[in-house]
Amino acid sequence: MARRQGKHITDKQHNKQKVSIDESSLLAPEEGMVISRFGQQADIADQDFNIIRCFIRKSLDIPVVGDRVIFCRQAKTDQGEEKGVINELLERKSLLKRPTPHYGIKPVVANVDFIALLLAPALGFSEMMLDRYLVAARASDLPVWIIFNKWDLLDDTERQVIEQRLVIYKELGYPVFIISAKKGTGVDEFVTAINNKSLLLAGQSGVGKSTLIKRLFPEHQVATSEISETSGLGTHTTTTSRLYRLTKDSYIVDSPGVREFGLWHLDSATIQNGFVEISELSEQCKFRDCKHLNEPKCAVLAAASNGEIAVSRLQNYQYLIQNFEQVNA
Ligand SMILES: Nc1nc2c(ncn2[C@@H]2O[C@H](COP(=O)(O)OP(=O)(O)OP(=O)(O)O)[C@@H](O)[C@H]2O)c(=O)[nH]1
Ligand SMILES: [Mg+2]
Ligand SMILES: [Zn+2]
Repeated sequence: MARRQGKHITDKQHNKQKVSIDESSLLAPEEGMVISRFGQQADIADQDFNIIRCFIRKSLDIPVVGDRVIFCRQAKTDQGEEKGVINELLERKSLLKRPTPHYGIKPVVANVDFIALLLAPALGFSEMMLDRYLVAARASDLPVWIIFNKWDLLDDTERQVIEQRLVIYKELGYPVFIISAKKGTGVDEFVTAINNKSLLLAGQSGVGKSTLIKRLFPEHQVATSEISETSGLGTHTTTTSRLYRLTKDSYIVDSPGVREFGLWHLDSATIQNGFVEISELSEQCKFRDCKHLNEPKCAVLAAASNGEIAVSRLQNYQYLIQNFEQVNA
């Protein structure tokens, strides 16, 4: 590889102290994977899963967790941690993006096979929240598994109610797991089902994503914290996504919780695609552009009124479509 003598890559923005790497000290390029990113630097795992803090060349698209990259490490010195530079971003097989509070959109994780969406009773299980996630995930073409955590906090009656509410989703084909990350129940079954795939743990702050990571990787220091007693919400303990290796070929990503899942950037067709049963039935509607709000000869409205599809799902779909149109008016 070409070595450019005397050039330095600096990062002043994210480190108070000036940090630089002497390009002439860089070794041959190798492949690695982004474990975590901090501004213009990222932690890269090499083929043996050793971690090297690397600068990101300015010319590159910003890599995200899960990206495969070509990087060069610096020749070993006696002092300090190993450092390197990311030279190239390799092709992604998937990219999950999420809306930011200021109507932006940012890529979050690359190359996962599916999203494990965690829900928890203390935060109030909301079908609307779940449906929004399902739409957003569908827009990324990623399958979703539904993981209901903190089962230990429910009594028998509450468990029955939740199981009943989850039936709709099982019938739609979503894998559903019931676990307690804290006690460990149901976790083995979930891990066995993962079967060498890679996944992102998603869900509101406080649902227990990092607690599940802690259970799976007791050797890692993972920060978790109590949910707020006043709001019942999480306190956004995890601030940076991080990848953990499950097997040689698969990994799991812990991510910061989202409080509100905006869908402003999705058009009505994408929202409809997120509701699989509505999407299928829409082919039988009289009007090709039927929005299933109050149009005549609408196969979706008919199916909801005769019990073929869940009215709650239709209502959530209608809410999202109407909300979307308001936002973009
Ligand atoms: N009772 C019970 N508590 C749990 C369980 N899983 C997590 N918790 C608790 O829920 C709180 C929040 O857990 P975290 O793992 O920090 O939640 P998180 O989803 O990572 O939250 P953010 O990082 O803020 O997005 C902690 O006090 C955990 O101990 C569970 O299965 N049962
Ligand atoms: Mg967390
Ligand atoms: Zn229709």
